[in-house]
Amino acid sequence: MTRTTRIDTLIVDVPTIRPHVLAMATMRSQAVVLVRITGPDGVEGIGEGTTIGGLSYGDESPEGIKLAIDTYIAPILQTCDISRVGETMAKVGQHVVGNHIAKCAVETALLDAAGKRLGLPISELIGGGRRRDRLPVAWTLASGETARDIDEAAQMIEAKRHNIFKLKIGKRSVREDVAHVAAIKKALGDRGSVRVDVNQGWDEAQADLGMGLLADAGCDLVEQPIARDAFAAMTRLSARHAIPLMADEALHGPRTAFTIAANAGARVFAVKIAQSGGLFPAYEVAAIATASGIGLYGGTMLEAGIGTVASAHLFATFPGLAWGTELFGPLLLTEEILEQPLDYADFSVGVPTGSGLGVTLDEDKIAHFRRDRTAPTLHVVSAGV
Ligand code: MUC
Ligand code: MG
Repeated sequence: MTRTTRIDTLIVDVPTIRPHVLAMATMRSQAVVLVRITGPDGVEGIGEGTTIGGLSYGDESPEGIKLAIDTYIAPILQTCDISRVGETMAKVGQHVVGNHIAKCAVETALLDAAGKRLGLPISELIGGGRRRDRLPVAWTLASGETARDIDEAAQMIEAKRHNIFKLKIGKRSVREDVAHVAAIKKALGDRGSVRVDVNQGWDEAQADLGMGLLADAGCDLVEQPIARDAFAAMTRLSARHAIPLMADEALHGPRTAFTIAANAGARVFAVKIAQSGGLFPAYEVAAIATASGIGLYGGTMLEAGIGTVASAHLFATFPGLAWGTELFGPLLLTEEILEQPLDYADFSVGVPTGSGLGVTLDEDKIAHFRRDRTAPTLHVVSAGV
């Protein structure tokens, strides 16, 4: 039986390449929570738990994620055979309610270590195993300025990095936002797919107006237009509009996935390992979607390298990935925290092939950016501005 010997957590603050403007927060840096779990056999697994905009996006903050792991999950791990990942996470689930992002970080670290022990990539340990080696990757246009967004998109297409674009809207009036989307779609034409993420910024009447106008503007998808718990309204909007509604913040693991699917509340699911509570529950979310005829999209909490690779391993196992992924988190940051940057090319990202996650941390970067060694001014989040 493998007993846990060491669990370390730390927060790393990495600046973004430009302000990233969402309906609820403007990000100027990302707070990445990393967990390292080393078993008595000396095998180390690494996990990441990352959210967006402090406490403005969801119920967990970076500091809370670290605290949940240090204070409540770490002692449970000491009582488990951590080489049995499913059994260990079930025990964590018995004693810790919610805290999905903290659980995801821990599960990722356990899967990384399990893969290293077995000599297999994580994508061969979950679901039916790996089905694809590269994943299409969208880019989010969220500078807050239409002209800058058009330039950014044109550069991405030219560089063959992205041809799927998600536009962050929901802060301005519906008509102003739609004008912004229409201008970008007109500039890109058939060279790119344009989608929007409202991040819950509308009420139902605004969503009715917006979804109608966005469909006319050539937008392909509307992500989380209204509040995350407005399930009945999501069902009504999905029934009234041909443009697909994608659930994001509404999805918190298999139970919410089932509720939304059973009530026809969305045509597409943005599957996120963090919001789901780990790769195993996220796989169940995907299975519910597939059984319900709901399309799959690989979502992100704008994780850095570790969380992005963990997500990539999961999405590589999905039976279908009709809407691609948005695994661009590391590209939004000024610094790569992995020794070997991910392979972004041909509008896609490669899924690493080594055992476990198949990547290693750049220890110099971690030492430089860890919160307990850097100036406090780095972790800037402006809620609502
Ligand atoms: C979200 O709500 O989807 C994903 C991409 C991005 O730009 O923001 C995130 C969060
Ligand atoms: Mg979203």
